[in-house]
Formats: sequence, structure tokens, C-alpha cells
Amino acid sequence: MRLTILFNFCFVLLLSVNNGELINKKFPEDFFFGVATAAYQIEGGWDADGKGESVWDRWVHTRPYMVLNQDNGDVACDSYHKYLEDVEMLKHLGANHYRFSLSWSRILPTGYVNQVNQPGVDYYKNLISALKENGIEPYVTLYHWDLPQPLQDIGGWTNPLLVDYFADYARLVFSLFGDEVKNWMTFNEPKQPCMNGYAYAIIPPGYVTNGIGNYWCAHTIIKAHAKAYHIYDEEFRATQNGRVSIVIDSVWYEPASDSDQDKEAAERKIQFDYGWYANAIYHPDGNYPQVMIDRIAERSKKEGFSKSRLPEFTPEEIEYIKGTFDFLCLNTYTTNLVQWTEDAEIGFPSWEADASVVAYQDASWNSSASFWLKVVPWGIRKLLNWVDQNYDHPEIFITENGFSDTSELDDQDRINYHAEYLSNILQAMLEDGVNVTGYTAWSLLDNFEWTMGYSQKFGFYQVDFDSPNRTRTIKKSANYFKKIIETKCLVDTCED
Ligand code: GBH
Repeated sequence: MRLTILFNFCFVLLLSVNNGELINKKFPEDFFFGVATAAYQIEGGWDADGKGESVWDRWVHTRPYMVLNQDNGDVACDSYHKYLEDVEMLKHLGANHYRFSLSWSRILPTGYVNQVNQPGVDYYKNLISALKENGIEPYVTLYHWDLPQPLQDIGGWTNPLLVDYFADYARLVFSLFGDEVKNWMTFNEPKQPCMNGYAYAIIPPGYVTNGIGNYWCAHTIIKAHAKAYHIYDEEFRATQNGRVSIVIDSVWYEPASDSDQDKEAAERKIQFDYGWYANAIYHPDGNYPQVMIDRIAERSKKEGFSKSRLPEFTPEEIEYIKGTFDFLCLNTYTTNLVQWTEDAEIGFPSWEADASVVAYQDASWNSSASFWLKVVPWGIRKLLNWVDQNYDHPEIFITENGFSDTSELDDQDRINYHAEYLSNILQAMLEDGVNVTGYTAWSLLDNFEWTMGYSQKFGFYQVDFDSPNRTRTIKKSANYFKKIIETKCLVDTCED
């Protein structure tokens, strides 16, 4: 009797998830499980071996108070020097793929293509070879927010010239790494730099241009993505046979009540948030969502502008941008509730006023260490269904999903998060017919969490940021994730 209790107790500890709520079916054998990072958040070596200055370097060096505890990414996890240790960790996990980003200014110190930094190229060549030797598929993002400073000095993403400069960079990296890299993502979460950088001024370039600059930022990025896609199509696809996409993030927006008004508001919000970037690329008709076009045009007119603050795509551009993805890459972490409200008064233009809805989180939802990240596992299933239905049943690859704490090796809450989110993903696949082919946990290791510095930890591995060695230590969640990758099963035993 005693033994049984003890056994059961250990059993529960080992399994370490509330099995009752988890689906006991298996993920398909060819499902991809991996982890993600981004260059500025892990590499360090900010000026090593000829690397140029990025907007993040400039930001943390000139306005250190803009990051919690004045942390910066000068050294970060020192992955520029310790990437082979990272590969060892990936091997331990049994990761099928590793999603990382290229630092544009490590490869092109000025941002322009006239000057290539060979040590930077070699760094990525070595990383990619080490991954391939170990059977880990590289999933490479070209832009995870670290714009070369010289391109900011000509206006950054509000300058349409960046379409061509990004295209030059894309062509170069396809030619350099495309024999090995078969999965490309042009941009990571463009909404984040466009909103936080061009509207809220909490990250570089620190502009307060809400309602105008953020719309131009998005406009340039969407066109730059499309151009890079076409370059791949025309110059590389035939010989390299890879695929290209863009990573767009969304939270799930759940109507706060059953009322038609709240439902309409929730739909409007996801169109203003996700559809803003996604519609032109993923929707069979292309272009911005009609609700954005109409509302912003109407408000701009009332505000006294001569035309809409939302830039227009020409009919040729709509055709050119539409369908520029080979699979759909989605980042998602959490859910918001949405309530209908009266339209904001005409006055100060902003994206929020243009949308005019109330979004909030339920105080009863479990928290992470990040104020915005509440644990709402059912939200991911609803979001997957929304994407499936709105964009014609695409192949969806989850490129980020994860949970923050404040550094625990016994990170049970992270285990529960991934288990419960994965369970809902599997239900979306098996019960709703959504075509999900991969899951990428954020993150391999604790890293520089932008405005929050090193205070919020997302890793399967802990990093000691006080030690010059940046010592990595495995967390309990790493072994849980390893087991999922091995067995394709979230619980102790799955039905076959
Ligand atoms: C992802 O963004 C990023 O791709 C990744 O780099 C990041 O580390 C990870 O999530 C975890 O955050 O504190 O007001 O600045 C997810 C969306 C956008 C959510 C920025 C947090 C910060 C809000 N994130 N947001 S604020």
C-alpha cells in the first residue's frame, strides 16, 4: 500500500503534467519539434570580427535606461563563441529543427551589399554545418529586429528604399547559405518593431509616429518580404528547392461575451492586429483587410488628411504580394478578451483609435513572469482554426510558443504550459482538421528579453549571466520536451 502510494507519487512527479486534461494521441511521425532563438538575444559579440552596428547596439549604448536593469546584448549568451555548446544542447533535446536569425550587420556591416564581412559569414556557415552534421534542420530568419544602423539613418522601415536594400541582403544570404538552408523566414513579427519602435518608442528607433509611421513601417516590410520571396522564386528555387515564408504573430482575440457587438469587435481586432500583416500575403484576395481600409480612410478624412493614413497597394502590388509564402509561420503565446466600445473621438490619430475596441486579459488566468503572457491553452486551438478558415487551409508551422519565469531549474509551470498548448494544437489537428506540421518552443536558452533585459527567462536551459563563461544548465522542462520529441506523445503512454 505504502509502496503503491510512493510509486504513484513518483509517477506523477515524473510525468509531471496533469495528464487528465492532455490528449493521449500521438503527433504524426513527420511532425517537426524544435526550438527558437534570435541573433541579438543570444549572440553577443556585438562588435566582434568586423560586425557593424545595429539599431539595438546604438539603442542600448546611448539609452541604457530604456532596458530593465540597464541590461544589454553586448555579450548576451555569448553564442557567437559558444554556438557549439548550443548545438550540443539541441542534440540532447533531439530537436528536429533549430530556428535562429542572422544578424544583418554581422554579414553586411554597413547594411549595404557592397561590403561583406567574411568572419560573419563563416560564423553562420559553421553553425549551419554543425546543425546539419547532427541532423538538425536550420530554420533561418533574416530579420529579427536588429536593423543595421546606417539603414536607420536613412529613415529605417518608413523609407520605401529599404525594400531594395533588404532584397539585396536576402539575395546574398540565399546564395551564401541556400545549399544547406531549406527553410527561410524573411521577417520575425514585423508588428513588434513597427508598433514598439515607430509608435510607442520603447524599442529602436524610438519614434512616436502612431497612426502614420507604424503603417508605413508595415507597408515597407510587407513589400520587402514579397520582393525577397520573388527573388528566391526566380533565382534560387530551381536549384535550391527550399521554401520561404514570413513569421507573423498574433494573440487569440476572444469575444468578451456572446453579443454580436463583442464578436464583431473581436473580429475587427484580429484583422487590425494579425490581418494587417497577414492579409496581403495569405488571403486569396490579398491587400489589407477591408475593415482597416474603410475605417482608416474614413477617420483620416475626418481628421483633415488629404488621403488615408493607411498606405495603398497598387493593383499590381496586390498581385505581386499575394501568395508569397510556401507555408504559414505563426508565433503565438497568449489570449485577450475583446469588448465592443464606441469609436474613439476624432483627434489624435493612432492604430488603437482606428480599431477602437477594448482588449484585456482575465485576472483569473494563470500568469507567467511577463505581464502580457497569461496561460490560456484553449486560445491556441481557436487561433489555429481562425487562421485555417481565413486563409484557405494553409500548412501552418508554429515558429514560437513559450512561457517565462524568473529562473527556476525545476520549472514545472513551463512543462505545464508546453504540454497544455501542445495538447490543444493536437486537438486542432486531429479533431478540427487544421494542418499543423511543426512546433517551435521559445526558447532553447534564457536570453536577452528586449525591454525586460535578462529578468524574464524563457529557456529550456538556464544561462548564468553573471559568469564570464555564460554557463548553461539544463532545466527540468528540457527533459520533458526531449521526451515529447522522442515519443511524439504528451502523456505517459499514447494510443497508437
Ligand atoms: C516574441 O515576441 C519574439 O519573437 C521574441 O524575440 C521574444 O523573446 C519572445 O516573443 C518572448 O517575448 O513589454 O510592452 O514591450 C512575442 C510578442 C512582443 C510579447 C513584445 C511581448 C512586449 C510588450 N512580444 N511584447 S512590452
